[in-house]
Amino acid sequence: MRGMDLSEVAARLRAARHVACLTGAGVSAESGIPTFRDPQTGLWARFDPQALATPQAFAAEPAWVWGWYEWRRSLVARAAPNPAHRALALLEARVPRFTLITQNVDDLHERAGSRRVLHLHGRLAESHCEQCARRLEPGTPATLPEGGAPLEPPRCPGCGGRYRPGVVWFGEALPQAEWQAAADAAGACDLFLCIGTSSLVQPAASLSEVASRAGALTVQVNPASTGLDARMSAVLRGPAGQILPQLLAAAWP
Ligand code: BJW
Ligand code: ZN
Repeated sequence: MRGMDLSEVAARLRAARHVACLTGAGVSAESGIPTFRDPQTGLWARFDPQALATPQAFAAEPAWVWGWYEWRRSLVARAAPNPAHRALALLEARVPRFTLITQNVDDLHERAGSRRVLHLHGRLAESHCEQCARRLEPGTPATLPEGGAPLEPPRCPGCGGRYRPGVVWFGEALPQAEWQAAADAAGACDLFLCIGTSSLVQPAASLSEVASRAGALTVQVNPASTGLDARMSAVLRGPAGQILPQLLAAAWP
């Protein structure tokens, strides 16, 4: 723990008028969804991001990339929200203004009851045509082995283009409206929670700094240390599924 302890953060949370929260893969870890950068279980300990999460990869190996995302879709479909997702849904109902910003492409925040979620890196469930942007109606994901297997992406009935996952790959721009709303919230909130993210991917990672410069209290929730810890007002060390329910219970006993 750094700076304030949990009960001091809870007191500030109870008094806050606008809370903004940025979540990352760590928030879904306790639901059984692998993070990206965990050295043992992270997706990128086993799969090469350059070979899967870039537009170049999709252009070169569309079936491998589509199959990998179908496997991840099926993992999410079988997973359930955990106490961290539920605590954040509860928080939305407790504070006067709440902005939930996520880097996650799963829908576990929504399934826990969060009503407004800004998805900075898109959504796994929303594939669209590479050429004309027509949406693919989400169906049941294919049953594929661990890590996926080559699977041809379906073709758009309108223009014949390939469908692609509705996620933001490296080198692609974030959805403009979501990014603008997230940056506005970070600059206007009085308390900023940064939960379960390594804060290595830009521009999402810069939101903590935006909040801090605007005078917000910044709080990190993570079982491991991150490069941003030294610049946060408080660091609450532990899994989000434990820390967040404790924080809410302390703020609203
Ligand atoms: C727990 C836990 C528990 C574990 N409880 N916690 C400036 C400087 C340098 C580079 C760049 C820059 N600006 C842009 C770049 C390039 C690039 C970038 O940032 N690269 C860096 C890696 C160096 N950024 C981009 O390309 C972005 N686009 C962009 O900037 O466009 C601008 C542009 C302008 C003009 C022309 C063109 C473009 C796009 C970034 C897209 C990121 N996409 C991915 C893949 C999405 C699709 C998919 O899912 O496959 O998004 S990458 C991947 O990382 C994914 C995640 O959302 C993202 C963040 O990961 P996250 O959530 O932090 O996960 P981990 O695994 O890293 O960390 C998990 C954490 O949880 C750890 O800390 C654990 O300890 C913790 N944890 N258990 C709480 N129980
Ligand atoms: Zn099309």
